[in-house]
Amino acid sequence: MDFRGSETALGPQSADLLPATAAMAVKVVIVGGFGVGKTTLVGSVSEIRPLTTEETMTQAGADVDDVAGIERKTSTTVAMDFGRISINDELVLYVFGTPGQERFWFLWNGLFEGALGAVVLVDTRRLEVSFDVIGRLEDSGVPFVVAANTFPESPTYPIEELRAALDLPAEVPIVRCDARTRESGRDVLMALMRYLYDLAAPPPPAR
Ligand SMILES: Nc1nc2c(ncn2[C@@H]2O[C@H](COP(=O)(O)OP(=O)(O)O)[C@@H](O)[C@H]2O)c(=O)[nH]1
Ligand SMILES: [Mg+2]
Repeated sequence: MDFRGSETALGPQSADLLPATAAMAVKVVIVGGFGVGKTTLVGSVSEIRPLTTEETMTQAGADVDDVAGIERKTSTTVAMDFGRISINDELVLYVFGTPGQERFWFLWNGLFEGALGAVVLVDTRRLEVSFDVIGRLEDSGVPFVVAANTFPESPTYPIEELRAALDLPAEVPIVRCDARTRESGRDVLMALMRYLYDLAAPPPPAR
């Protein structure tokens, strides 16, 4: 299937019902450190009301979850975010957002089963909160792209500087995004789908 350059079916008719032409459902995972925007991203791209398990941070939790530098973060995801987006008439993505804190790693069991790819969201003010997550992803073998979410005081590093800081190989796509907008979130997912497509496509004939 060639979905390159296709538009999403996000017209006024987009609703809870899948188009009858939907033929392929793909599981995609959104991971990243605490407060990088996973819940926001799933919420902004999802056509269905996203299923989110947010819990108001307790004083006890506040000690564990490092909120320094994160605006107005008063809730923390204890389980998954779940949403759905139609990439085109045939291809539907099911999006799972999962916390990156070590104490939630039990949720990673089976997370990548059947997942075609993943997005690592990073906050350029706190790149280090995503290091462990990237390591785990690399171990899992699931292909991923990295999306740098835009926060007010985020330094805008050149992409290649980000690549070096995150110690990522040259082929891993790195994009910028604003997780609050659907357009931008969709572009991240499209970048992932293009990457997966390129990985699967046979190399062009030599001439
Ligand atoms: N300025 C800005 N704030 C964002 C963006 N994405 C998320 N936020 C805010 O950052 C905080 C953490 O986001 P959240 O989605 O809960 O992070 P999660 O822990 O990765 O699920 C929330 O207060 C969001 O409103 C973004 O792209 N830009
Ligand atoms: Mg969350």
